[in-house]
Amino acid sequence: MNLNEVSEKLLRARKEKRAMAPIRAELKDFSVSDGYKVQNLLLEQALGEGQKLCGYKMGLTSKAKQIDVGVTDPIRGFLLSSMECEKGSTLSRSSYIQPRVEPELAVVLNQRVGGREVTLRDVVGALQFVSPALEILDSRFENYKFSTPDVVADNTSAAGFMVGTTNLVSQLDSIRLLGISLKKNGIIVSTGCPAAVLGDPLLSVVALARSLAEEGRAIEKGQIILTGGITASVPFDVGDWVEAVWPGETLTFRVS
Ligand code: OOG
Ligand code: MG
Repeated sequence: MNLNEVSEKLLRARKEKRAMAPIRAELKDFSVSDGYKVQNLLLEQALGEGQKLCGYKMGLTSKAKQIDVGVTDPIRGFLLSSMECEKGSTLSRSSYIQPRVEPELAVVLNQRVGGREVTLRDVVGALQFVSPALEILDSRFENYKFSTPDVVADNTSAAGFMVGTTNLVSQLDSIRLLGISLKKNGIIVSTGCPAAVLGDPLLSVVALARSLAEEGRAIEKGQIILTGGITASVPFDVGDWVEAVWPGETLTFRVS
């Protein structure tokens, strides 16, 4: 199985909504760098179909998330416009294989930021928008079990995202310690604060810029960046009602 075949297998799993065995089960020496090559093939395929790249996501940037999936290396994936969900919308369970949700902080920059030496100062100087968000994850791997190269190839389980409208830029000093809770069917299932993400989710943006620089790419003005799950993710199913409650804004969806 070559890398093209791996990407086709992943595309088929997503299309047929059927979980597959981890890539490493068959390709023992499949590496993280192979994972990024496959992820790029998935992006090329999506762009070829006329889809639009609208940003990036960082993953496994909090201890809670690393424990959640048993993988400890931060990873990067891409976001397509088609993945964006409206606040308060109803998601269809049948669009996913084994969906989960997690609260995150989203960031938008007002200028291009790139390079291996990007600093926190560069990111803070370019902030346009920082807001509550949530991510919908949907691993293509059986039983939601994978290694780092697998999950990178699977575009870091990215399946959807929702971004709020509250701009927290003017509260930069206090964002890290905002208390948030994730509720399912009215019951709190996890709580946390943005500091769980690398001590400061803006450091996740720095890591993203540096990681993209390895491929000669940069974060472009206006792109949406998801900085990584703050708490462990929570599975959802038909009939569920999910709320990510932030001070000042709640992001919700229902599942049909
Ligand atoms: C892997 C993706 C991790 C995050 O925010 O940590 C991620 C997964 O949990 O399926 O998106
Ligand atoms: Mg995430």
